[in-house]
Formats: sequence, C-alpha cells, structure tokens
Amino acid sequence: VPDLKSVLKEKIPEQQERLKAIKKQYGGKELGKVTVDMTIGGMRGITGVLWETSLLDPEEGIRFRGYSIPELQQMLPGAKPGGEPLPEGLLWLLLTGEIPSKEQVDALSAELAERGSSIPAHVDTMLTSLPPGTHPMTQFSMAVLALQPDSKFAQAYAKGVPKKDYWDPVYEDSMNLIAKLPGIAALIYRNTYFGGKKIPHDSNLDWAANLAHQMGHDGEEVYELTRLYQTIHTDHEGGNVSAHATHLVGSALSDPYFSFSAGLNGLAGPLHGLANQEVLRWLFDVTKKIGQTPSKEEVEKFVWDTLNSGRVIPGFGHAVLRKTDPRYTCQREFAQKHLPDDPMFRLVSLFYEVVPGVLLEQGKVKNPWPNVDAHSGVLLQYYGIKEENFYTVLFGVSRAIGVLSQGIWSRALGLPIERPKSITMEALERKLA
Ligand code: CMX
Repeated sequence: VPDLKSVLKEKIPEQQERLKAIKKQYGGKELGKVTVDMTIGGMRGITGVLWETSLLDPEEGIRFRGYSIPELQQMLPGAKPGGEPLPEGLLWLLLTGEIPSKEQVDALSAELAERGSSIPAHVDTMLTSLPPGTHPMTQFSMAVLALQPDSKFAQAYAKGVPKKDYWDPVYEDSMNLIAKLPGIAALIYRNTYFGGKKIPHDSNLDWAANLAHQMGHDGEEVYELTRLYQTIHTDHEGGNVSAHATHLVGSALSDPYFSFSAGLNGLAGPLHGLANQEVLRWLFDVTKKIGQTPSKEEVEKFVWDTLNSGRVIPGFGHAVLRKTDPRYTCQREFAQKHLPDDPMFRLVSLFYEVVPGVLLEQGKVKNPWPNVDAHSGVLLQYYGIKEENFYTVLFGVSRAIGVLSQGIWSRALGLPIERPKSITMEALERKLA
C-alpha cells in the first residue's frame, strides 16, 4: 500500500490548481465587511485565513475534512473493533482528505514509532537545568525549540530549495516532531513529578498509547481515553490562538519547530488551552468550599460568586461556537460509559445543568455552553493523571496534528507571508469622521 507521503504528494497538484481557479474566478469577490467593532474586537467574524483541515460551524461544532466527531468515531480505525479512533488515522485524514484503512493506520503508527523512538539527549539536559516549578508548558515550548537544529526545512532553505518543493522538508519536520511529542511530553511529566525516572518508548504501541505508557499510565482504558483525547484536540479551524499563531509564524517560512513552539505559547493562555487546568482547580475549589456533593443552589451561588469576583467561569463560552461543544459531548459519553458513578464526573454534570442558566441570566456571554476544557480534566483525574498543570501539554501534543498538517498544506499551496493592516485610533477617527 502507498504510504502517507506518496498519497499526499498525489493530491498536491490538483489542490494547487483548485486554488488557482478560485483566485481567478472569485479573487475580487467580497467575503464580508469589516466594521470598527470587528477591528477592536479581536477580529471576531473576519474571514481572514485559508485553512483546509477543519471547519467550525457555530451550531454544530467542528468537522474535520467534512466529518463530525461522532462520524469519525464510527469511521476511523481503532486499536480494536468498536474502540476509540487512533489519532494517526485523523492525521492521515487531515493531510489527505481520505479516511485511511486499518492497514494504512498501522503502517503510519509504525512509522511514527520509528521516527519518535529517541529524543536527543540535550533536550533532557536543557529541561533538567530549568528552575524547579517551571510550568510544563514553558518546558514544552522550549523542548520543541530545542529540536529546531534538526530542521530539514531550515537546512533545505539555506541550500536554496525552490518554493515548489518547500512542502517536502516541512512534511519531514512535521512528522518527526509529531512522532517525538509523546516522548517529549512524557519526559517533562516524569521529570516534573517523578524525579526524572523515565519509562522507555515501546515501539509496539500506537502513538497515543505510547504517550500514556511513557507517562507511566498503562491499561486498555487509559489508552482508549488517550486515543480519544488526542483525536479530538487536534484541530479547531484556523482562527483560534494556537492554530493562528502557528500559521502566522510559519508564513514567514520559520520552520515547523519555530511555528509550533509559537502555537504552544498561545495555547498556554488561560482563555485558550490553559482553561483545562483552570477548570480542575476551580472544581477543587468548589469541593473544598462546598463539598463533593453540593446542591444545585450551592453550585449556583458558587458560580455567581466567581462571576462577581470578576473572574470567568473556565470551560464555558466560546468565540465561535454557540452550542455545547461536541468535544465536550463525546467526553461526557466516555464518562457515562466508563465512570458513571465518579463523584467528580457528577460534579461536572451538575455544572452542566447550572452554569449555562447563570451565564444567560448575567447576560454578557454570547455562548453559555461548555467547551472542550470543561470535561477533559475529570477524565484524566479518574485514570490517575492528577497533575492538572500538565493538562495543557496533553492538549498541545494533540494540537500538533492539526496545525502541522495545515502547515504542510500552506507551503504546498504557496500561501504568502501574513500581513494584515492595523490602524491607530487617531487614523480611525480621521478616516470615519
Ligand atoms: N465566564 C464569565 N464571563 C464570560 C465567559 C465565561 N465563561 N465567557 C465569556 N465571558 C464574558 C467575556 O469575558 C466578555 O466580557 P466583557 O464584555 O466584560 O469583556 C463577554 O462575556 C462577552 O464575551 P463573548 O463574546 O461571549 O466571548 P469571547 O469571544 O470574547 O471569548 C472565551 C471567548 C472562550 C475566551 C470566553 O468565553 C472565556 O473566557 N471562557 C472561559 C475560558 C475558557 O474556557 N477558555 C477555553 C476555550 C476553548 C479553548 O480555546 O480551549
């Protein structure tokens, strides 16, 4: 069977032609107008990025290359029949637009296991020289940058690689990086919480199971959770902070190590990926103050107290979504199947009942429903991954699959350096007065 790179290579010319035709036919057409509110309001609603791997519908949620999460749970190969999808299959889909066979996914698993089997020693040396207490996301971003000297793209560019061939070394960098991320994440985890006692990579395991295994969490259920988690956090179209930061930096032809590290720095913000850590801290705060089985009224009061103290409710709201995030729903279904009686899951469910009503009553948010981060931490806790300030690293490992797949396509399609126009208040007043 042809491997991923050959299948991808076949697709590139037709997509290049497609983009040319779109430019020729629609190049001068309008996609919308830009109001002052949009410029001041974080560019919300401006369609300003071409992003092929996924598309977000405000009501329905994310679709990866046209497929919803429940569809992919049915269609993508799992480690076992009827199991959760293997993230390698999603990587294949995002890169090629095609659902892979089990055979193709197994071959890709083996390829990633090979590419990811060793982490250069200097990465560990660098990480262990950092002051104790350095946040895992700081370590993660630095570790990715520490791999940059291996960049095939940077080397090829220095030798004068022509533009039409950029995608090839970018592909190599992206695959090497994705392959090494479970090992890097586990290294950070073991260094930070287990005194540096490492667990070797197991080349017989799939990519996600290898992540859990090297962290020290083994068992079929925790592997299944990791596969699901690593599948659903990959991509959320192009405008979110981590995707857009990766895309922006990559547009300057900074290689995938530079661009993904930039994306991780954005993911580390509490309004974005760090929200999963914040949710768990907030839930612990709840249990400390009102116990593990509070009444609805007690929870309602706690939510109001958080809002009135000027903080956001972590895990709720979204810049684009206007319904419950399907990434939340599939994690809820996983919990209903595997841990229906877990008290923390019950607490999360109670918040699902109470928080949207309170946020609606407060009347500020555009979306009162939970997002992906409201649920992930409780599942991880149940399987013994209790170190909540590590959670965003797990998000970041998955995010690589989406943003780096798009990065390969951005170079294959020859997308230019990003350079939107900015404006001062003075110029704005002058223009519109
Ligand atoms: N709790 C309290 N207030 C909230 C809120 C929440 N969960 N979500 C939005 N708001 C507030 C906003 O802060 C804003 O208030 P101001 O007008 O005083 O500035 C107002 O409601 C309107 O905001 P919005 O248009 O509904 O939301 P934004 O597009 O500006 O922001 C988001 C989106 C996700 C940053 C926001 O909903 C939020 O802060 N949520 C909590 C953090 C979180 O869960 N982030 C993770 C998102 C998913 C991810 O990226 O991982």
